[in-house]
Amino acid sequence: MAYRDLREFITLLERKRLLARVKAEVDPAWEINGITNKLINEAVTSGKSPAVIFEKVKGHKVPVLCNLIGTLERLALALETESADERVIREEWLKRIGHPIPPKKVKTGPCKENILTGEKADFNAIFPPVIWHKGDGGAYIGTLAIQVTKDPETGVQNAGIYRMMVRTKNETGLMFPAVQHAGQHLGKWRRLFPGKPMPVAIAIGTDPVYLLAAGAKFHHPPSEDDYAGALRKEPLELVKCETCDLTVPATSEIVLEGEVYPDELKPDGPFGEYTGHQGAAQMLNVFHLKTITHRDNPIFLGEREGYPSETGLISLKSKEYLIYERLRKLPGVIDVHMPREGCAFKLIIALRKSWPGHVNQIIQSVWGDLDLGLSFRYIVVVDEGVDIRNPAHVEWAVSNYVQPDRDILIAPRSPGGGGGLDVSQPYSKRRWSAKWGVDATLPTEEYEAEGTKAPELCDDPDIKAKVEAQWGKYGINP
Ligand SMILES: Cc1cc2nc3c(=O)[nH]c(=O)nc-3n(C[C@H](O)[C@H](O)[C@H](O)COP(=O)(O)O)c2cc1C
Ligand SMILES: [Mn+2]
Repeated sequence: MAYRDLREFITLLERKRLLARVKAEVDPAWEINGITNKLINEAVTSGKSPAVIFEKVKGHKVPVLCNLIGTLERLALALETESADERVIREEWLKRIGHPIPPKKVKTGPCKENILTGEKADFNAIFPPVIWHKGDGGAYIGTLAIQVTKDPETGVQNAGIYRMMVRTKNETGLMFPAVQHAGQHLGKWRRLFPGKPMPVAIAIGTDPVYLLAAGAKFHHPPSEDDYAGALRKEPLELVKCETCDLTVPATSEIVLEGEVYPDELKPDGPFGEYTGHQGAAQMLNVFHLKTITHRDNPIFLGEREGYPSETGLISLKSKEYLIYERLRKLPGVIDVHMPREGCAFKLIIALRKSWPGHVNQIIQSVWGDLDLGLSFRYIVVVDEGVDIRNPAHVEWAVSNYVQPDRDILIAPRSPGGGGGLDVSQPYSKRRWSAKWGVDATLPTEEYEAEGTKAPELCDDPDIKAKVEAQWGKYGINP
């Protein structure tokens, strides 16, 4: 049964002892930052770390929920998969999105319990001013906020996650770059309705699967609404906004309604980015708030960005699944993995290498993928059999098999690769990034060219399996 709302998911986490309630007063200027930093680091190193609700945020009534999807275990619980094994989650995810389920329109819902308009439509009435990273330019209410827009040509709704820094009581920044669907909607809107503002609705605190769908880069049509339905195996229930015809999940904790003028830009940031560095201040679009609707006793869901962060599961995993779906159709591709420490730049591929040049062709096909290939600045290809989820094994392959002047493929002056966030370059050079692909497969073809055979591994899979099967007999660790 799909989660009806965020609260049902919280109840489950609490029952499973995967949620902590902090009753001590915390200062939104620094304490939420520090506590969530410790928790997400624990999540990355040990895989264990609870979601947390800060019940008493200094000077504010609304509680703040963080680290919601910080671990694979909670990703699996959100998706209600049978196990938290990465491959099981991936197979289930790909199977489900093959059958999109259209949303159901409902007349009203809990998100309409309170409607704040005019002077009352004020961010300060709802949101504790959390400073997620020390150098941020202000409080961000949008870190896990879901922006809903509509394609002005096709009418298909989009949902994506985009940051929002509070500028005034009813204005935030909005980062809608042209490579993202929300940015493409804004571009079309500018052309079709010059000078007019485009409506945007923002849902905060929804059922966890809608959040995961918003973090994924799907092909349209259909909408993320339909993919969320597929992933939760039940239609999403959506209600119409008060001020426009966009629709949002009826059980959202908080909904912000407003508009954005395509050509209006104001200073925004800095903001702590997923690379782990403070991003520069920049000129961004502006969200003008018209109305807030919210549930009684709303919960504010947010996350610390930076590295590590929950983004490593919320956006990165869906990208891994979608690139796997495309690459596995190519001959020889066995498996792919995006490690969290790769910050969306790194892709590891296990390949059954079948001809000279095969590895480079696979790397080039990733870079050539218009939707998913942009970010992969660093690709490592290893042989089938290397455990690509174990960084030590991947490093073993690189250390043993790579001749750098032979096995590193460099694509100069490429799009993507972090763009404005590519901290390996000074600001003036960040328009383009060079990309590198590392062939860390055993160079069998080189041995064959000199008429010899590449050395075999000294591990014997048969002996390993036999010992494993009767391990108990030896009484070593009973
Ligand atoms: C916490 C978080 C914050 C994000 N912030 C932004 C952002 O400010 N701008 C942006 O372009 N992408 C941001 N993303 C990435 C997009 O949400 C992601 O690429 C998504 O697939 C976009 O979907 P869309 O193109 O369907 O709107 C963020 C992702 C997460 C998880
Ligand atoms: Mn989209």
